Amino acid sequence: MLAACEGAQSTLDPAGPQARQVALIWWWMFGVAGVVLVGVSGLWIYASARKPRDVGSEEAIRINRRWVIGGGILLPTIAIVLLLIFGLPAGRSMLPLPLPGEQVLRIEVTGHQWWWEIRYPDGQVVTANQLVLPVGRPIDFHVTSADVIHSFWVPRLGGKVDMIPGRTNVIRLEAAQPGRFRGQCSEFCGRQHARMILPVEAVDAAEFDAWIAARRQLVFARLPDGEAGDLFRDRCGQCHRVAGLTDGDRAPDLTDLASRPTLGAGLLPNDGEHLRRWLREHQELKSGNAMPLHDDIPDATLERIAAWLETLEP
Ligand code: HEC
Ligand SMILES: [Cu+2]
Repeated sequence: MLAACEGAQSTLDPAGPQARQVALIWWWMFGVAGVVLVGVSGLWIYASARKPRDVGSEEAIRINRRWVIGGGILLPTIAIVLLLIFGLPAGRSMLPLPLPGEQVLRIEVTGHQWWWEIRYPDGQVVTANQLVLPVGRPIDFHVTSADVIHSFWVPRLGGKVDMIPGRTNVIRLEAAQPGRFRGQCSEFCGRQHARMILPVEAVDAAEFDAWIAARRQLVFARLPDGEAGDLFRDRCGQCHRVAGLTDGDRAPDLTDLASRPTLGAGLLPNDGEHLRRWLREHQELKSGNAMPLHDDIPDATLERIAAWLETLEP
């Protein structure tokens, strides 16, 4: 029952100003709802225990009316107004309003079945299935989808926003502390919706600048040796981009693959063993995903591709 209360994906462990407001509202709602529950339960026990009154009497009707007006109209009105007093500023803090003097970073996130495409337009850097952010800087996430509706949600940073094909929604979030968080698609988008995880890492500003700079310059000139190279260019490259070599745009950009934390959008840790497993068994590991089986590729060739993929990093 408490599975979502702890760890990298907890709304109750906020890591930024917007998330802190969300958590605060949650605690107030929990507290007030708890008081209401106890109060109503007390009244209910009292009402069932006491001797019935003559329901037709003038006095009984007056008391009934008082309960309906007080408990049924006044109390909910006050509760909703209070909720709005807290809720509107929290919602407003996630709107992309102009911020004088402060430099807002823009990051574009596109949802795909079932992976995340991330673009840093200022630096023309493209990556996938990892979100790296600078600490202490507001970020406008411009989100959209390439296929069905997804939803962008990093619970420790704040609210969620739908990713809708043909439309761009914007949400402003900020990380106040360095750390690793976890994002999760939160709109059912097909069979592997649960396996559409976004590893998030907040780093200090200098580290972030270095991270971007390293990727901005990243270009490769050498494909895998022999026929593995042709095969990667002709087949894999139709979907996957590797800066300088292929420019597919239907699948995760592989340019900085070796430096990413996971494979298959949070499915497997990214290391040599799991990379080889993914290349062979991706349809068993994440069935229905858009990468076709390639059983016809000999083991030695796939091994050469895997060894080369491990070199793709800044
Ligand atoms: C028809 C398009 C297509 C082709 C061809 C294709 N892939 Fe993929 N590949 C994908 C998609 C889509 C994903 C993401 C799957 C998911 O996580 O849902 C993917 C994921 C991957 C990943 C994991 C990336 C990550 O960030 O998690 C690797 C590595 C990879 N492919 C390598 C290859 C190699 C090597 C080839 C050629 C032998 C290849 N792919 C051919 C579509 C393709
Ligand atoms: Cu989804």
